Amino acid sequence: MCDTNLITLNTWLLREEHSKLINRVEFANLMSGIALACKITSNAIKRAGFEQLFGLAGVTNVHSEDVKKLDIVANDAFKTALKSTREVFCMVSEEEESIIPVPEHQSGQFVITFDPLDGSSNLDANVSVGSIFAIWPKVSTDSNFSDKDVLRPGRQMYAAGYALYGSATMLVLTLGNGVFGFTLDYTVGEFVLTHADMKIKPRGSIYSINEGNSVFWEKATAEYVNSIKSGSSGRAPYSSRYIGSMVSDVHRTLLYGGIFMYPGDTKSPNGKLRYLYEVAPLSFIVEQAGGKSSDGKQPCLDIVPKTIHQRNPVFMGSSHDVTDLESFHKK
Ligand code: AHM
Ligand code: MG
Repeated sequence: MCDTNLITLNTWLLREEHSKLINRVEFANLMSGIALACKITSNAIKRAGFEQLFGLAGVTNVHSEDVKKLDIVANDAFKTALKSTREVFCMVSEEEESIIPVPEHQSGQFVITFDPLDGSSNLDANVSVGSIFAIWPKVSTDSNFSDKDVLRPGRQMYAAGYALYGSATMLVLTLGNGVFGFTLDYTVGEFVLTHADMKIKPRGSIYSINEGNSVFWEKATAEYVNSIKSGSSGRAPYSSRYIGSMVSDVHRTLLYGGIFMYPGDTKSPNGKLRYLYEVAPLSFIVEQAGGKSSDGKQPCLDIVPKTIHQRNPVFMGSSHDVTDLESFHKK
């Protein structure tokens, strides 16, 4: 049977209940650019084996990481699709050193921070990767952007989301009033609402961390992980799951519960994950799903970044699990 009663991302965004956004039409237009970039990226990943798109591009980025060919494709797709909506004031991309300007004749009201292709070290092994984005109101009142448009706490976001390029392509989104998941239906070329009002369990039984770094962990992380895997917490030992692709690990945490961690350690005191386009948007989603996200001491959404590529430790997931983790940091 053919379902003709689909709720697409666009029809959902134009619903009356979203009128608290400054302008639903402008916002829906902006989101159509993001959805297009995600579809282009999804398609490029699926076609990579045929189009010689796996492997390295032969350059390094601002973080001194080897850039993959697909990192460049995704970054270009996001920048071009976002600019063409004429709704964007300026952007920050994981792949670029400085704030990305938008020509004045294309300029709009929104600031976007994004990681065009997160977890790209997994690409050549055909493991799920994702894109992450955060949408903020602009602050500058004239046509010139400045640091104050982007160096701000996550609580100031309008919206955040991610695309997961897995066995299906999904777009998960919050506008600050719950979390909604849309699955790309290739037969009609649309993101269709499939997961309404996603909620995370208050307690899970899965932990997700790169255990290969355990020799560098600080005491609180080591003691907490030991408590959940040994059963000394009074609950059955937790299972371990770690994909090494933040969108996939957080998506599983959202659906199954538990805790995802990328802590600071003696090798990398601020961890690995960047605030503006990894930690903050996924923290907003997890909080909106009823979970918690913390740097060990404070909610990640209260952090005020000092630089656009700042890294922060992060522990996110089921609220009771994150609260337990925080209690080890308070000791
Ligand atoms: P990337 O943005 O360069 O792909 O790096 C971020 C990724 C995250 O998706 C993932 O959580 C993390 O790196 C995994 O790092 P590690 O390999 O150190 O465990
Ligand atoms: Mg990333």
